[in-house]
Amino acid sequence: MKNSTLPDPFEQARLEKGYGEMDDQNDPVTMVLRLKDVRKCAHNWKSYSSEAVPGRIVVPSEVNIRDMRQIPFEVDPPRHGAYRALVEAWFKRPLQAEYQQRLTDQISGIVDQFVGQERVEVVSELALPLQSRALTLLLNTDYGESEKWISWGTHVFRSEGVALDGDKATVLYDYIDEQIERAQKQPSGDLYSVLLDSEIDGRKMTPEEVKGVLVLTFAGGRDTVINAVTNAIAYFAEHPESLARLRQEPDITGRAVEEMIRYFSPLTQMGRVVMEDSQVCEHAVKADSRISLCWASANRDAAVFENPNEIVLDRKINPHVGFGFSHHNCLGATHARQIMKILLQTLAERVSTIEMLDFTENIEELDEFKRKVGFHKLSVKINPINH
Ligand code: HEM
Ligand code: EMZ
Repeated sequence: MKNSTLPDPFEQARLEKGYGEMDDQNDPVTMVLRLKDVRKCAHNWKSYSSEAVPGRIVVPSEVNIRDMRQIPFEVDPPRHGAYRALVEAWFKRPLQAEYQQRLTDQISGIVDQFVGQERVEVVSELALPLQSRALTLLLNTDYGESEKWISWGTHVFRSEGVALDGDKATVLYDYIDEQIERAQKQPSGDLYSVLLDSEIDGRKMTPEEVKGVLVLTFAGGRDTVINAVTNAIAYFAEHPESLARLRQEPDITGRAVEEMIRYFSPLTQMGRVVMEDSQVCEHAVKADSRISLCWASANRDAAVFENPNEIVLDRKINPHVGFGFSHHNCLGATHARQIMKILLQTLAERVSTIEMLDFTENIEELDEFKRKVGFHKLSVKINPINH
């Protein structure tokens, strides 16, 4: 097996039963594993709600480290739609040419910094700075702020060996409170100011609601992007022919990005709280228990994807759920897709081969399921193209 491979730990359970079970801090989860069922449950917010006690739909549950509701993530329709309508246009800004140019400048700057170096540790030196700097574009805030975010590491709620780090979460909450106060005193064109000025149900959004959107933007788009970037580099290290192909056929880059999101599935699963006794995959689930929509499993469902365990760079039919499905589908997907597209283009243009030096894997322990989601560390040598 190659070092860049992400095995599918759910295959047997998906084929045999369609669901899996895991305990999470004594609050068990029934994991929905087939693509068809994941879509059905994602759509059915009346039975499977996102609007539980804040933090409970996340696996591992975050109820012990936050009581603040993330918006629009932890709100059900129809209210969800009102919040979503407020932020949708803002999160589509990555489609603008100027945004893409600035992102291209950032990413090529980072890649150029490391091409030809003896060694780069991809997670902390490349992917984390790339993610944080790109976020300054999404928030339309000062570039200098990214230095602070980089110092927080790859996850705002987790630290080495600690799945839920309350102290770390407090750093983020305090930071966002400060930024909201700043924007109240001195409004600018950043996301804080725009939200503080926007209206929902005929009244201004409250600072607490604005905080709910910002915490989600900082937390949701962080380790997911870092894992996607790192896994892409590991993949190219072991598949130089794919990098060469992207160079020859740049038109397939968009498909390659979708395929990587399917295969990497940087967000393994997301929970819902069961509102009424019901059945998933002919398995009874009780009201007030949790299910999870296991995107990572659904994306390897052989009933839908031919050769599901291979990266087929130009896969043509690719109805993956890596960015979720239905009303909660990923708001940051436009930004994440642009990051990946520009990264792939930049690597294809400037890099000949990548040598993998050493690594430590990032494995999620989901009871009987152990899922590799990427790397904690990955050192490589990136070799330039000699024109
Ligand atoms: C929702 C994955 C990047 C912000 C989601 C969902 C998934 C997902 C699967 C659905 C959750 C659910 O149904 O409960 C990913 C992946 C990413 C990524 C794989 C990177 C490759 C980002 C970024 C941001 C972001 C960069 C913003 C900075 C959000 C938000 C939601 C969301 C706000 C909630 C949308 C709603 O509730 O309406 N993401 N995400 N994500 N994501 Fe992402
Ligand atoms: C939550 C989640 C959002 C959660 C769409 O996913 O991402 C997780 O990484 C965070 O821990 O709080 O924001």
